[in-house]
Amino acid sequence: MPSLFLGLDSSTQSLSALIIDLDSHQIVHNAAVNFDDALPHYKIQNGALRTDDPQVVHSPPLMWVEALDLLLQKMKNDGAPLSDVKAISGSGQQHGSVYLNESAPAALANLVPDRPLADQLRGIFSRETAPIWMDSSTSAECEEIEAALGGKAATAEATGSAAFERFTGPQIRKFAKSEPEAFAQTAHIALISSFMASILSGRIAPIDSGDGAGMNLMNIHTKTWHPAALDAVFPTLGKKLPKCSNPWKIIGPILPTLGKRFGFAPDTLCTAWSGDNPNSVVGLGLIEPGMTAISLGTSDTFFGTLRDCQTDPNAEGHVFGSPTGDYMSLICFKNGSLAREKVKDQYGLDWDEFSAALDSTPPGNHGKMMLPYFEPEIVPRVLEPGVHRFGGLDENDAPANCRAVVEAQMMSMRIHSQWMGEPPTQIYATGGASANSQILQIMADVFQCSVYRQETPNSAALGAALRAAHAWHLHNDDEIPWADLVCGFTDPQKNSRIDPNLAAGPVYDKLCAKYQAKECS
Ligand code: ADP
Ligand code: XUL
Repeated sequence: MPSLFLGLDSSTQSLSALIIDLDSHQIVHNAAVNFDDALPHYKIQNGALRTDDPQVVHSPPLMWVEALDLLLQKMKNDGAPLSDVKAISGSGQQHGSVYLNESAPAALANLVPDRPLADQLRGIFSRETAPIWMDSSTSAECEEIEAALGGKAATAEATGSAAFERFTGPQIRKFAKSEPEAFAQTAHIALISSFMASILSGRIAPIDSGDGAGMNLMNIHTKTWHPAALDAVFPTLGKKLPKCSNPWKIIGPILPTLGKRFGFAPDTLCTAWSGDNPNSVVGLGLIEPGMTAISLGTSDTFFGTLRDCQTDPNAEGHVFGSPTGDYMSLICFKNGSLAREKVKDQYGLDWDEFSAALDSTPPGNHGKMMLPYFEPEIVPRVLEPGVHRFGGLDENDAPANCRAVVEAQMMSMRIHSQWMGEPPTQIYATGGASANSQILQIMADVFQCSVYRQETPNSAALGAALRAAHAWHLHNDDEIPWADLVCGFTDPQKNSRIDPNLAAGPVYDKLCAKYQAKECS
């Protein structure tokens, strides 16, 4: 019998799945449901409900139930080998919260196989919508929580992050304050990840320490709920939360009803789900401390595995639990591809010409620099957008401006990741702009380490499938080292290694100091 494991990824815009075969180290099935295309009756746009207030961004949790039903049905119809799957795990967009009334446990446990899941679970919500990570409407609650916990740095030290608007604790507090009656009807609060795990297992699922760290409610050191943080949100909050678990927790066999409906074997195990970022850490193969990924997407994110639990004294970055039992860091920079595109477009270039401009200018750009805040920036916190040229950078000099924007981004990542203690030993570059070798060369030069292009599509779903395999083997007293698990699945693209130009090291040491001084001024 093949050794198959299913990973699901409930992201903002879609629910996707992949099945891995651990014997051949191959992905044997891929499937996805796009919410806007398949479920337009939820009136969502890019997976979310919009109101007149741009800061409020919610999604309907019933849509995720229907998407799960649809996706598994589709996989069954397409002949996916569901009956051979040994264990299932999953990944959820982080921070979003689902509010359930007291009927939820019985409704989850008593599903019948021959009726749509959404029809059977329609009545379990005490709030019809779930705030998601894009919601930024809780600044007041963030301030209140930080004040109760002794300030920004103290909140970060206790929970892994300062209070951020999208984090679950501030979102729960806003709900409790603004809709006290609906909050009183809430018997259980789930994360999106634990909600999806609850459906599959037919019982209220635990919240794993990876996703739990994105709530401002968990003690990041002990990976258990933090009583003062719970109190800061709502005095009896602990009663509404499930247990915190480790990421390899076996919840139990799949609900027999769902086994029948979709054709899983009765002994298929459900394991705890986690957040998309923790899942991506293993889905990209970042299993050793110091291994770092930089995703050059719409925004740029810097993340990797940490040896110890150390938090950011400047409270800009996040620390989450990693699926390996270590910790992971995550820093999000808003002016990523967006800023590179702005510069490219300003000079009427295409990407090849932008790359040629990078090639035609030297590391350090003769000291010409830019603070590239085309949009308000998350790290460092800059509320008023503005592009500042300094060190002799002339706005009319197109090549120097191209280099300046990329050098600024890489230096900013180097500066704002210093709190992690250990500089990266190797960097896996992912995301749209990782196709650009010249950008990756600047990354290698600024960080003075090798950069590899990593092209794992859907690293969150792959990470989930690998976590299912890890949990199933542990459960069967057969622990597989993470290096053996990820091998073959997460190898960087062949011949993609870019080594640093060693002579650029001292150049960037000096330039980073100047850049940092300007950032602070
Ligand atoms: P998302 O965060 O939306 O998933 P992607 O990872 O798909 O984004 O990245 C998309 C971005 O990649 C585009 O906005 C574009 O700016 C950038 N990109 C694509 N090709 C190149 C290139 N050759 N050089 C630099 N940037 C590129
Ligand atoms: C991380 C974050 C996002 C979501 C996206 O803090 O908010 O990466 O997890 O799904």
